[in-house]
Amino acid sequence: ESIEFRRRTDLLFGLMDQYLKNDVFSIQKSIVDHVEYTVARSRFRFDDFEAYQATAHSARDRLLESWNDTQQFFKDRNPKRVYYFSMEFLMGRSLLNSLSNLGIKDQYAQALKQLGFDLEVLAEQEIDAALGNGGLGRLAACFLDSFATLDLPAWGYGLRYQYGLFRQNIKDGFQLEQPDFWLNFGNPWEVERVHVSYSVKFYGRVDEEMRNGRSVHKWIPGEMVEAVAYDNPIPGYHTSNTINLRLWAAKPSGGFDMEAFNTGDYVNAILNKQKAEAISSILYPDDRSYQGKELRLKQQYFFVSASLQDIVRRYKDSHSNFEEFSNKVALHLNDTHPAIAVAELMRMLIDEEWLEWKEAWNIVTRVFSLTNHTIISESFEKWPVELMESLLPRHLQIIYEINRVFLEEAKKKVGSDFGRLARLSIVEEGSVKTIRMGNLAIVACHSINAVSQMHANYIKSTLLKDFCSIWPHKFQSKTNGVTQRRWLAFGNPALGDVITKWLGTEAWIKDLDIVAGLRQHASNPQLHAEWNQARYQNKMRLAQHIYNISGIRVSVDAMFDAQVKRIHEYKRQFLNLLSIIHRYDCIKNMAADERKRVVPRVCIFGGKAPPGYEFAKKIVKLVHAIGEKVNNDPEVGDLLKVIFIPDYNVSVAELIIPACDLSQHISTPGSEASGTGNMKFAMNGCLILGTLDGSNIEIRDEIGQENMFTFGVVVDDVPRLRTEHRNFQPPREFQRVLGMIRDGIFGFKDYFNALCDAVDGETGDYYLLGRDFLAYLEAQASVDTAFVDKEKWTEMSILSTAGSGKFSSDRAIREYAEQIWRVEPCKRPV
Ligand code: NBY
Repeated sequence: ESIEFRRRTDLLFGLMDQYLKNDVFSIQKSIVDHVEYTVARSRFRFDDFEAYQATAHSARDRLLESWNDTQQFFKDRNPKRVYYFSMEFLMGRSLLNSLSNLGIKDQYAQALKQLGFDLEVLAEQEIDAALGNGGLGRLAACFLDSFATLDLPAWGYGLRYQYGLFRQNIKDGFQLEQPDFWLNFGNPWEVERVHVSYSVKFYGRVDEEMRNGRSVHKWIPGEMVEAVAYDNPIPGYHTSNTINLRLWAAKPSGGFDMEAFNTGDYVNAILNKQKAEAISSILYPDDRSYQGKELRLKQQYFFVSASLQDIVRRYKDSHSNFEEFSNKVALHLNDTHPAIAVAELMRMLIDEEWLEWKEAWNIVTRVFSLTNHTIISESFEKWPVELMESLLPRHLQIIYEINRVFLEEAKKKVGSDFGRLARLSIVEEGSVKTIRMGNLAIVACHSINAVSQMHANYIKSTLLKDFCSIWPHKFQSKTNGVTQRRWLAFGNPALGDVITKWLGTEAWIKDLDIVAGLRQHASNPQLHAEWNQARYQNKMRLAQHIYNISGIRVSVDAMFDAQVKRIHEYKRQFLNLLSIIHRYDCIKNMAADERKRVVPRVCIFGGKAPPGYEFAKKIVKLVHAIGEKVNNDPEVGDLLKVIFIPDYNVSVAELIIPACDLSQHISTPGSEASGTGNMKFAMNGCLILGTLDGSNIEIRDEIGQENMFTFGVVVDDVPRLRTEHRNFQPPREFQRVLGMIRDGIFGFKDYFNALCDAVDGETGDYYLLGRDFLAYLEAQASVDTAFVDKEKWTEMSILSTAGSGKFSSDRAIREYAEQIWRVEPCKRPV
């Protein structure tokens, strides 16, 4: 070491004020400094938004300290790491979550209070990071929180979309989609890493040549785009670990096709380059049917290629060959969207690292694992061979070779059952020849997991049957979970405090199984009083929000009954609406004294319809149409209100979930892979009305049949009932409510016919609404009966929370870590 080096090091140590301090005064100073030097406002004059920005930057400083030290610690320890590849991360807001996880929320609240600001109010200034559609994206976000909290050496990799999921505006009851310009005011939670960037190639051709007696492939790209890293620190709860979510943004590449600049068309050459940014510009809205858009495949390859280059580079920092790769790296695919990673890693190992095919395949099949989130086969992506050949010519060759080797092996197992081989094949020979990304992923992954027990059983006998018969050992089940930190401890502090008080510990925030301890107090009147007091506060907050958005006053004594989730036929929002119409009809036909016995309800809907999905859009309109009629009917008054809460997102969910008495999860059995909203509601003491689908079944097993309302057909009967629909006469009550819609009782005559036709027309009620209608009404009646008995209801509510321990994402991630990835915690010492 030179003297020069030592002098500099001494200087730097002297300059380092150790770590940032977290006393109230230091926090105030850091916020005010950020007002002046980051936001560039006067410290004597700044508004709520500017105060939010300064506070966020002050929190970010603390995150970065922890992030840097954690990454350095991982580097020194060099443990096996897991990388979670996902096209979606539905993060929501960060401020309160970060401060709470870092354990400095109270200090910030106090610091701001003295400056004349309210932390909770500032937190509302933050725009949600909505880089996901729904369950799949939110699961990835919950998993990051658990990774960090469990001290796992894990990173998330994804895309930094400039436009997240569209905003839902409602005009005259119709959904209008608006772009989500979420980055317009800057994003204090990310760090742009201009030096962490990789070139990603597209198009072009593949040259083959002989080198040292071996044929080598050279991909000459036709287009090159730069991927620039944006790091998003993810702090764990009460640990000094902070992990990373690395998102890639597309930028024009500097070095490539410089000749274009000599053709004279300088301006157009620049403009063409600018188009590169389109790759990471927009999140595709999910409509569950595969669309085959070239830009989507480009997005997938772009983020996968950059991530793998990053991961291989990091590995090579401490290794000179690939022998240890599968002991140091686990790569997880969040659904098949990033499945092109299989071919990309093969290409890198063979064409760039000079490994033999066998060696490379050996590595690939040890590192990859996959989660499947669906039941419907139409949502499995398939890319036309022609498109793949043009965009990723070398990958197509590799996929063909993977398929050839695989089919040879499969033949040994299934003989010459050509039908079966054709179903197993990665290449589908049809009128359009396609590459089945699901099959590619299954062939390469050592583990494929479902997201609930029922989902696992179901896909093993349907979607994945052929694969399951040759590789039963590959298939697992990992029931989903959600983070109790965001969804209970921070999102519902009133109830959280009651739970902590009665358990005598906060430990449940890190170990949710502990909430089972509430069972022994479930009938204690003192707990009942505190429980209801907390829930009442939350209902008041939601009632205020409803008033603000709609001008409608709802009674907090009424049952708050919610169905909030993406709008889709299989989730059966229509079934809920039909029962609301039935309820309305019954109330209208009652005598005045009978009405006194009706249990008042506020029926709350929220959710986005995919922009191109007519059925779902009509559902949005129908909720509004029914609301318009019912909410203004003086005969009905407070007995029934129908509310649509627009622009459902993570933050809106945080407001609704703690405030509801009942939540509906009523998909046709065999269609919801798991569901995670059900877990969030149950954790918050909301009772579940649900079908025997997805994780509802496990929730029932945990909290007890007697504390949940279940109804309807069972999954094993569904296929038979579907074929028998012609012999089925839907009940009179069902016909009647459909008739009311068709007759235009709610206006917009004819507009809703398509909805009615889907359940009583020639198509045959695929989602079995008519079949389930009476059972559903009966279940609704028992909900009403239970709600009247306040004591009973409160006890059920407490038991719902008490039974939700299993549904923590910490449990899920521990299972993944032990049984799939084989990674261990790597905890940075304080
Ligand atoms: O994943 C959901 C399942 O429907 C739900 O049952 C499960 O609980 C959750 C987490 O495992 N799936 C889901 O949210 N899927 C998507 O959001 C999605 C997004 C994009 C596309 C397809 C599906 N896409 O093809 O673009």
